[in-house]
Amino acid sequence: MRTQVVIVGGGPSGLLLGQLLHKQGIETVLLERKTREYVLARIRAGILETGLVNMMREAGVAERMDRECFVHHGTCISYENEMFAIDFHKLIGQNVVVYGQTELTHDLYDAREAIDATTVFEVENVQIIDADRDAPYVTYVSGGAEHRIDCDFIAGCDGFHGVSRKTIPETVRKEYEKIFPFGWLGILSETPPVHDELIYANSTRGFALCSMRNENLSRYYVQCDQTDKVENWSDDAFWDELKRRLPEAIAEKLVTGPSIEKSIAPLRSFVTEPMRWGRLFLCGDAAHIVPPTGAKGLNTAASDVHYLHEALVRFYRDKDMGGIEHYSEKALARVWKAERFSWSTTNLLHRFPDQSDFDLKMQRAEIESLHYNEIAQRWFAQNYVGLPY
Ligand code: RFL
Ligand code: PHB
Repeated sequence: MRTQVVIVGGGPSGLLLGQLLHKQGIETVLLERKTREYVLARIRAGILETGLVNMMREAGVAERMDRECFVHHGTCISYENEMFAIDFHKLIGQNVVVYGQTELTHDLYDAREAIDATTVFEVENVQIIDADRDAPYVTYVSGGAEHRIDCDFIAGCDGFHGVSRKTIPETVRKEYEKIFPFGWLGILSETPPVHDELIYANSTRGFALCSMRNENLSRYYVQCDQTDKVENWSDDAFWDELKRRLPEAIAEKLVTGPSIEKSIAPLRSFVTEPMRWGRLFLCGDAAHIVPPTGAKGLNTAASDVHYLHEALVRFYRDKDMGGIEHYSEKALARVWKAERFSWSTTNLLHRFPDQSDFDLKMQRAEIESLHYNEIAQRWFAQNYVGLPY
């Protein structure tokens, strides 16, 4: 088989890239290790920046999103019984959108099916060969048989545990990592959200987040121990802990109910450089991870897709290698800014095991400047709604 671009990984990065390339007449084959159902069962991001919303529109897959999403003009931050809002709209005239990654991925799979593009699920042993030469190819096993696809380029959209990043020789690759000493325990419940905006809570018992998907579907998180297990948390224990981390007036309004999903995510910052090796491009979680505190993971994946899609279109349409040659540099410049924001909001809002009284005073002073200083709020707002591409 031959195609123009092989996309490894059928998460949001790979799917969105495939759809945008299709719009420009560029053919892709997408290889996904899991089943479609498995990918769609993962509960992840909930907040979309305008850049991603616009790309969904450009890809022609925004109809349901535009109908069902919720526009959020700001967010709330609480510390003990204090709570304040950061009004993005008032401060910088922008906003974000609440639409689950699950729904977005669903829409992208439907769109890919409608254009009849080749997608192979449950592939095993994907190998990317000769990415640093002129005629690369990808091999994989499907249905017990080995297959080969010759191509011009490979987009490595296979997430943090994929094969693409590891294809780049260790002598070329440099990795930067910070593992935070805690995780997030998250639940999804068919209950009305406690507040109309998200609440990021800093409390003496640790961080908590009140988020949502729609009027009757809420997503809540509490900071937990790195080694904690979902089995240690009954629903009642979760709700009790969440309430203790929220301002009293909010805790009193919280509507609880059975969880329909419960999981623990570790918190990590990670970047690999470069994001291109010859004809292989890394995109999304394959190249970088952020702790979820700034809601930046999916949105940073989307900015990579933007630069990569532009580079490939320039190559096929104008025979111009400029975008390809500068892909890594351009993508990384924005990635590091999102890494900084995610790292700083994580430091601002969590309790760390070795935090001294001095550290706690510093954290408190920083939260108070965000509460009372409009310049600090603008800076937060600009980063939260997403820096320009
Ligand atoms: P994905 O989604 O991990 O998809 C990669 C796909 O590649 C497949 N794969 C392979 N396929 C073929 N061969 C192989 N060898 C393969 N190895 C892997 C996998 O099965 C998978 O389908 O990466 P992608 O597309 O780059 O998308 C990134 C986003 O999923 C991620 O950044 C976000 O979910 C992060 N994130 C958030 N991001 C936001 O922008 N806003 C948020 O509010 C937000 N909240 C979150 C989050 C992530 C979370 N968790 C669980 C880590 C909340 C949480 C709790
Ligand atoms: C979510 O709704 O899952 C969510 C929202 C904001 C974050 C992280 C996760 O910062």
